[in-house]
Amino acid sequence: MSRPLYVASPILPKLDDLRPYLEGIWDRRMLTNGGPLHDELEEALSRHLGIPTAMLFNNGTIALMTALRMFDLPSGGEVITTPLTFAATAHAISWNGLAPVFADVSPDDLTLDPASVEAAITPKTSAILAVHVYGTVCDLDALQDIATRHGLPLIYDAAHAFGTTVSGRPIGTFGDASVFSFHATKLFHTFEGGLLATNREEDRQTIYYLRNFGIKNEEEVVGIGINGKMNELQAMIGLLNLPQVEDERQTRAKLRQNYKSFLSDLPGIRLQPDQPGVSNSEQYFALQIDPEKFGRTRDDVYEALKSMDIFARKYFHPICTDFEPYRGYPIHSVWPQPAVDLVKTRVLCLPFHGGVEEQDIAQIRAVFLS
Ligand code: T4K
Repeated sequence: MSRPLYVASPILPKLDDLRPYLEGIWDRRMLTNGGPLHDELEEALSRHLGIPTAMLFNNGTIALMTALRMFDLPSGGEVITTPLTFAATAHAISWNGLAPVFADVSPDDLTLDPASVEAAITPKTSAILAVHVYGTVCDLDALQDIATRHGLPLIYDAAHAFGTTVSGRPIGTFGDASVFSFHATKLFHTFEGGLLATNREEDRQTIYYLRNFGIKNEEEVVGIGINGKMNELQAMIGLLNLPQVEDERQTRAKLRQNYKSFLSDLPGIRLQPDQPGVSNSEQYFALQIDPEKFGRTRDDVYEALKSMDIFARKYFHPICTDFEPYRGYPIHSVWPQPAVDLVKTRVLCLPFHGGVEEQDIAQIRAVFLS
C-alpha cells in the first residue's frame, strides 16, 4: 500500500543512468542555451509526437504565453477560453496584455463548448484557447469551424494530452498551435518543462526568437522575447524518461479499466466519456459525483479518501472565475445556468499513476461502495 497516495506520482529514471549524461554535461560545460541534450530531446519529441515543428520550453506556462505571442494579437484583444482549467491557461492570456473571456464547458465531456464559444464572440475576439482537459479531446471540428469562419487563431492547451492521437493523427497537429506541459505531475515530464507545437513551419524562427529574448545574433535583438529555454538537466531527464512513457501509459490504462469496473454502473457517478478513435494520454482519471443520486457529495468522498491518506484532487475547482483576478467575469453559455457551475462542485480526480497498488484500489473501491 502506498501512503500518502497522491493524485500524481512522477516516473523517474534509474539514478545510475544519470551518471553518463551528467559526465557529458560536466565535460562540455554547456548547461543551457540550446545544448546537445536539448536538441536531441527536441528531435526525439518531434518524432514521438509526430509534429515537425516542436520546440522545447522551460515550462508549459511560458510555452503557452509564447504560443499566444506568436500571433501578434492586438493589445486588449479577447481570447475565449474555458474556466475549467489550471490557472496557467487564463494567466498566459493576461500576461500577454490580452483579456480572457470565459465560455462554458460541454456537460458531456467538460471541454470548451463550441456553441458557448460562438455566443462569446465579439468584434474584439482575437483567438480561441481550448484545453483538452483531463486528456479528453475537444470538439476539434466544431472549434476549427468557428475559428475558420471568424478568422481566429485556434490554440490548444494540450498539457494533459501527451501522445494522444485522434484516428491516428497526432493531437499536436490540430489547430494553429498546441502546448504541452512536462511538469513533474505529467505522464511525460522533465521535472519542469513544456513544448510548443505548430503546423506553421514558417513560424519556427519566430518561436525561436520569442523563446530566447528575441536574440537573432550577438548584435541584433529583433523582438521582445522571453527566457523560455529548457536547460540540459531538464533535457537529460526527458531523454531518460521518454523510453519509459509507454509502459507507464499502459499501466495507467489498466488502472482506468480497474476503476471503471466498479465505478461505471454506480448511480450518481459519471465518468469522462470514451472517445472513439482517440488513444488516451492517460493523464488523469476524472469523475463527477451527483450528490442526489449518489447519496454523498464530492467533498464527502474527497474527505473520506483523505482520512486514509489518499489525496484525490478537485481539479479544477475553484474554477478560474472564482479566482481573485477573474472574479465577476461572466461565463458565456448557451444554457440559462452555466454547466461549469454544477460541474465544479462534482468533479474529482482519483490517484492515477503506476504507484497505485491493488490494495489502494480496494480501499478506494470501499469508499465508493460504502
Ligand atoms: N495548462 C494546464 C491545463 C495545466 O494543467 C497546466 C499545469 C499548465 C497549463 C501549466 O503547465 P506548467 O507551467 O506547470 O508546465 C499541478 C502542476 O504544478 C501543474 O503543472 C499542473 N498543470 C496542475 C494540474 O497540477 P498543483 O498545484 O496541483 O501541484 P501539486 O504540487 O499539488 O502536485 C499534485 C500532487 O502531485 C501532489 O500532491 C504530490 C504529487 N507530486 C507533485 C510534485 C510537484 C509529486 O509526487 N511529485 C512532485 O514533484 O499543480
